Amino acid sequence: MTHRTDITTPTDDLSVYTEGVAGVIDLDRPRALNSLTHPMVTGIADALAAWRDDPTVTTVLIRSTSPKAFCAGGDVRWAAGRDADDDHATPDAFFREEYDLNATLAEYPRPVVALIDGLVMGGGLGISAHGSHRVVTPSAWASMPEMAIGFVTDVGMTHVLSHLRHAGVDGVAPGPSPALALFLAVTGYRQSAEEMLWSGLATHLVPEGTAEQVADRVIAEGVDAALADARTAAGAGVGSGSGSGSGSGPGAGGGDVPLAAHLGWIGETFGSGEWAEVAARIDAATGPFADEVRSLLAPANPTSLVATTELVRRSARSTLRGALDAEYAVGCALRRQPNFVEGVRAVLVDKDHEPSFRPADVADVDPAVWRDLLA
Ligand code: QUE
Repeated sequence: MTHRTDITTPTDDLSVYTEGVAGVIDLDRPRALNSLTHPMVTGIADALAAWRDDPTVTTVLIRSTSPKAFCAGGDVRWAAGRDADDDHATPDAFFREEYDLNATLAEYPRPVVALIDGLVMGGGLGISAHGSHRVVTPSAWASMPEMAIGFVTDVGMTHVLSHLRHAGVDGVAPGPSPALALFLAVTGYRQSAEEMLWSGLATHLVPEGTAEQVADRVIAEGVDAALADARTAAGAGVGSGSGSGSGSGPGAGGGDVPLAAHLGWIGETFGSGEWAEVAARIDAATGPFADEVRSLLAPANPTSLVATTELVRRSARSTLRGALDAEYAVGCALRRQPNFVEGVRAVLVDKDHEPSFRPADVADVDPAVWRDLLA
């Protein structure tokens, strides 16, 4: 048995401790699917700062106490409440600190292991996708759902998605895809665990029901030993350092990975232009996947789609910190529009999923406004 030493945190929604060779962060706000409050963000950042100079902490492990979710996002319900009262400065400070934490995780000098067993969305990806090891079970799924609440793809995910190296498919070589980045950023498409492994969002897939055992081994033996038998993606080069995965991953050809099978269409449809051009190509497309994409986009705020397209295009040529600053600028502007409070109302408060966004039509949103904000 290893000895556990607890560290005081600003909130009961988080347990932070050192055990074995690891610094462990347990997200523990299961009633809200671990959506991140400001004290949770502060507590995680404090732990990372403390462990940076602690040579006994060789690995950071982030996991969840909820059987359903790793983390559903930031506490946007709270943020919208402040914005509705014309208090923008308080949520501004929350998002700034959250985005600084995202960058800290990306730059952390030790392995950061996120164990994702269940859903991960938005801000949950912000505290997992930047780390070195994104371990999923077959129950995991991931989505960026911000368009439906009148917000923007944030937490550095415009940058992550633009730089992900997918594993390739017949006719498309492995590597980053600007089209796939925009598709994932705006549709809220739910990637399965297999799709996450193929897209590069996940680095390792472990069998159903083994999350706790994997965590125990990370704590006792470190991350390399714990993941020696885990599946890695074939073709994408993730985890190529160990090379010891079973190798039977969703490789070139796509197999049972729908996202891979649709990569050609996604490339033709999402690969170029501002949102109005992409939307016109989607409108003109036929077939079941085009129908699925149209229904995914139906609840989206047009202004969010236009602004996010500008951010994603820009993120391919920027640093993570640059992308986070751009997302912050756009996010602050969007939270000052009634659409954000309206979107959170429709999705999370009243749950009627019938927002009335203004403008209601993409043709009435000027992309130059958002480009100029980022210039
Ligand atoms: C967009 C989002 C979030 C979302 C839904 C969206 C988000 C978030 C939650 C969420 C979900 C379940 C909960 C909760 C929050 O949903 O950020 O408290 O119980 O946290 O369409 O950005």
